[in-house]
Amino acid sequence: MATKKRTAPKALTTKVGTGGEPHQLDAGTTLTTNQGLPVSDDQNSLKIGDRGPTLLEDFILREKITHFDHERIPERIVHARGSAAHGYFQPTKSLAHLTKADFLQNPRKRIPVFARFSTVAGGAGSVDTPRDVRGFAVKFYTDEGNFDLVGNDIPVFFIQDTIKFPDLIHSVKMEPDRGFPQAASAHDTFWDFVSLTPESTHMLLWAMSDRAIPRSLRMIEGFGVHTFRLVNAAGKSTFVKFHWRPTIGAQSTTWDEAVKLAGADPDFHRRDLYEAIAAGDFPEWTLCIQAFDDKRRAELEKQLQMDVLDATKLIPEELVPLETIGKMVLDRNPDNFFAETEQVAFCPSHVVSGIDFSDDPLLQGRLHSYLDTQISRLGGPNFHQIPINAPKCPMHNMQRDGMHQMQVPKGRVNYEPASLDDGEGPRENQERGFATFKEKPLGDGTKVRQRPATFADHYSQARMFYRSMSVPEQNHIVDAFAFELGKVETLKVRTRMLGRLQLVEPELCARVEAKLGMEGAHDELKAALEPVDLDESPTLSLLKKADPTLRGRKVGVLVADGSDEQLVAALRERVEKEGGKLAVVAPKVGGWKGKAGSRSGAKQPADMALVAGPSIFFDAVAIVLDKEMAEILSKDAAAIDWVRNAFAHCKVIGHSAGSAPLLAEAGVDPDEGIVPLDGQKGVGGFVNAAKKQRIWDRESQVHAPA
Ligand code: HDE
Repeated sequence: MATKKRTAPKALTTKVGTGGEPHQLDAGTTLTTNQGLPVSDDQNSLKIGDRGPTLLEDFILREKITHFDHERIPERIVHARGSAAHGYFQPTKSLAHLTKADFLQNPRKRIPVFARFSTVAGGAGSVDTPRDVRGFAVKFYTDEGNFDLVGNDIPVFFIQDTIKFPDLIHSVKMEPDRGFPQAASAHDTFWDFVSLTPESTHMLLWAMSDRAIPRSLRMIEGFGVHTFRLVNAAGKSTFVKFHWRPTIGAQSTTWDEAVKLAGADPDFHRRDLYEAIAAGDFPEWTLCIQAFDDKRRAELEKQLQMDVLDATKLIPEELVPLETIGKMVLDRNPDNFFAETEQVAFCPSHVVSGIDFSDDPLLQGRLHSYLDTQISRLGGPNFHQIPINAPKCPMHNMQRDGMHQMQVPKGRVNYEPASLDDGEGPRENQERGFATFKEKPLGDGTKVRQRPATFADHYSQARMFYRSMSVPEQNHIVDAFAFELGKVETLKVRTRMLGRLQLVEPELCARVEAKLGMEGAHDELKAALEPVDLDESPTLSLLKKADPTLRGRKVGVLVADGSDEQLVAALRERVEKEGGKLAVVAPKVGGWKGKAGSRSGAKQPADMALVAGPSIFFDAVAIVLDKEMAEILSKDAAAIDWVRNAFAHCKVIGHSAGSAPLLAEAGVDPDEGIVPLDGQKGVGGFVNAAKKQRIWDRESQVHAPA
C-alpha cells in the first residue's frame, strides 16, 4: 500500500533534556502516532505544570510506551541467536530427470532466497563463537511456493526419534535450577543425557571437532541431514541428501580463539557476515546432492550397516559423490533485523512439488514442530503474511481470520466447493498440485513404538569420523572431550562417557583419560551392535581438503609511529590481490605517523586500536615496527598478547626486521610460518605462507603434552 509522505516541517527547534536546552534537529518527514496524528513534541510527556505529575491523558506517551513494552517476542526455543542475509539461488543445470521442482529446471533463472545461520543452545543475546552446531536454514522463494531447506553445518544429528528432542535440548540449555551455563555444552546435564543416549555418539565426535567452532558463517558447510526424495514428472522417486559447500572453503578457529573471541567480539560471526556483504564480498555456496535409487540404497545400507532413515548416519562422499546442482549467493543484508532475521519462519514442511519426505522419524516429527512453534512465536496462524515469510508467487485459499490477519478477502465465499463465486475462487489443480509420493513403508507396516534394528549401530561411523581426521583435527577432538568432561562435576557421568569413547576407539579414550588424569577410569559398556571398521572418508576432514587461499580472509598488520608505510601498502596490495582484506592495527585508533611522514607529522589511518583489535580477529598477521617502537611495545601487555596469541594460534606471522624485540618478548620461535617481510620478495613469501592458513606443526610446541 502506498503511504503518503507528510511534508517536512521547515525548521524544528525543540527543547530536550533537563533545563530544556534548545536543540536544532534535522528536519525529516513529520513524526506521527500510529494513527497518523502529527506529533508536536516527542521530548516531553504531558504534565500539570513542568514539575507536576504526568497525566494519564497523555495518549501519545501511552501509545509509544505500550508499543515499546511489547517489542520483544518469544525467542526461538532453539537456534535463538542467528544472523541472516538475502540473496539468490541459481541452478547449474536442469534437474528435470530427477525432479519436477520448478526452481531446478532452468539454469538461466535465479530465484530469491533468505538464509539464516544460527547457534543452537544459547539465547538470542548470547555470543557467536561457543562450541555448538550451526543452523543453516534457507528459504527459496520459488514460483511454485516456498521451499525451506532447514539444515545444520553437521550432516548427522544427536537423536533418531523426535520424541527425544525436548530432552536433548533441556539437557544442553542452561541448567534449570541455576540458569547457567549459557550457550555451552560443557556441563553435567548435557553429558549426563548424551552419555545415556548411545545414538548421540557419532554426533558428539562432530560436535567436539573443529566443525563446531567455525571461523566464519561464510566458511561453513551445510547439510539437509535427513534423506529426502526427489520426484520427477513421470513420478519416479530418487533418494537425495542435500549439501551446501562454501566456495571459499570451510575453516574453523582454534578453541582458544573461540573462547577469546566470545569476549573480544561477541558478535564476531554476525559482524563478519554483515561486513563482507556490505563490502561486496558476497558469500557463496554450491548446492550439491547425493542421489541414489532404491537399489543403491539397499547396497549402501548393507555396506555401511546403516539405515538411510537414520539421521545419526551419513553416506560418505567416496561412496556417493556430490553432484553440484546450483549456487547460492548472499548479496544483501537485511534492512531490519527484527522484521526479517527474527520473524523469518522456517518449516521443513515447506516443500514444493518434486521434493518429498522420507520416513526418517526425526524428519517426520519436525514436520509438526516448526509450524507449531511459529504460531506461538509469531502470535498466530497468519505468520505467512509477514513480508519475509510471504511467498513471492500468487497464494489463494479459503483459510480466514485469526490473529494479525493482514488481508482483506472479498465476497461471500470462504469455502469450497462453491458455486456462488461462479468458479472465480481458488480450486485444486491436479497437474501442478503437490502429490505425495506413493510409497510402501520400508518397515513391515505394524504399528509399534520401536526403533528398527537397522538403527542399532552407534559407534562404527563415529570411529570412521575420528579415523578420517588429520592429526591436528584428532588432537582437537581429544582436547575438546577433555575440556568438556573436565567441566563435568559428576564422576559417574565422566566415566560413563569415557566408556562410550572406549567403544568408539580405545586410543581416543586413553588420550582423553590421560588429559583428564583419569587413566583407565572408563566404564565397561556393551554396544548393542558391535562396531565395525568402515573405510576412512578423507572428505570428512576440513584440513585434508582445504585449498590454500586468502579469499574472504583477513590479515592484521600491527604498526606504530615510525612504521614503514610503503611496506604496509605493499602488503595491502598483495593481500587484496589474493581476495583478502587488510586491517591496520595501531596503538591509537586516531592513526600513526609513518617513517616517511614522521617529519611532516601527517598521520596514516588506523582501522583499529591495539586494545580493540586483538590478533584473534585475523587469519594471519604482520608486524611492521621499527626497532624503537618494538622495544617500547615489548613492555606493553596488549602488544605482547597480540603477537603471542598469533603464535599460539599457529598463524603465519610476517615481520619487519625492527620488530625483533617484540617477537622475542612474545616467545616467537622461528618456523616456516615466521616470515621476514623485507622487500617485495618478503611480502610475496608472507602472502604465500598465509594462504596455508595455519602452521599446525607448531601446535606441539605451544601446548604441553598430555
Ligand atoms: Fe530444529 N527446530 N528441530 N533441527 N532447527 C527449530 O523451529 C526441532 C533439527 C534447525 O533459523 C525450531 O522456528 C525438532 C535437525 C534449524 O529459524 C523448532 C527436532 C535440524 C533451526 C525445532 C529438530 C534442525 C531449527 C525452533 C527433532 C537439522 C533454526 C524455532 C526432530 C537438519 C531455523 C523454530 C531458523 C529450529 C524443532 C532437529 C535444524 C522448535 C522437534 C535434525 C536450522 O521447531
